[in-house]
Amino acid sequence: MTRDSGSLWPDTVAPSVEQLAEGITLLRGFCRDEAPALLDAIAEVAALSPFRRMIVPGGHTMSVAMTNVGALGWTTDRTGYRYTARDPMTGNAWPAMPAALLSLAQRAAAAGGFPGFTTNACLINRYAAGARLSLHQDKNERDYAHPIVSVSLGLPATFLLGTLHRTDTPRRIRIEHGDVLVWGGPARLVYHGVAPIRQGTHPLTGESRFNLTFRRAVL
Ligand code: MD3
Ligand code: FE
Repeated sequence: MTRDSGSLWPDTVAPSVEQLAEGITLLRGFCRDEAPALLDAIAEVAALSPFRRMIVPGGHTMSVAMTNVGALGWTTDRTGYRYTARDPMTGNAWPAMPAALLSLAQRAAAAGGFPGFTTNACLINRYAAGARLSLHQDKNERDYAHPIVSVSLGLPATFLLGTLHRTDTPRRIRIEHGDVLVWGGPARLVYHGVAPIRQGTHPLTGESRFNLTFRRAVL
């Protein structure tokens, strides 16, 4: 028998756990089975707080479209990056964290060595072909004792995994639908990014990639 689509095989390999560095664990396939429920939850969030391309302080518009779920949400505009309790676009509180998302974040953090993770903020990124995230640190949370859990759905991506020094050349890590990355402790402030997404079609997300990053933030 032949495969009719070579692009489907990475979604079907067995789950595995891979330690990428101290404090960084890649849980391949960890949320593959629950992915349809996660995508339903994302659609419900986006109906209340739509995806939007935000403006960074330099004046450029991000290629990634974003929204948030949970008590706090990350935003940027011309004046800077921050967490807020309200969606600046609607004036309403960010949508409440659905149980399916909270459960996944806690199970993944525990599997990555951080039991008892109490996330209160989840940034949801949506990538179309060509969208990218340049090398950065996640430091607006102001409390680095907690890990970050990253969930990837849909089209594959290449993560750029740097170090604590911005100018070090990052490693390139291929990430597939259903993969979950947990990073914390000594790795909490490493530089990272996402290479431009290659065009393609995924059976569950079409021409998009979604990434959820669960965080613990303080205003
Ligand atoms: C951190 N989003 O929203 S984490 C972000 O795919 C963000 O949309 C990524 O970075 C995305 O702030 C998901 C990417 C990532 C990859 C490797 C890392 C973060 C990392 C390695 C160490 C630490
Ligand atoms: Fe980040």
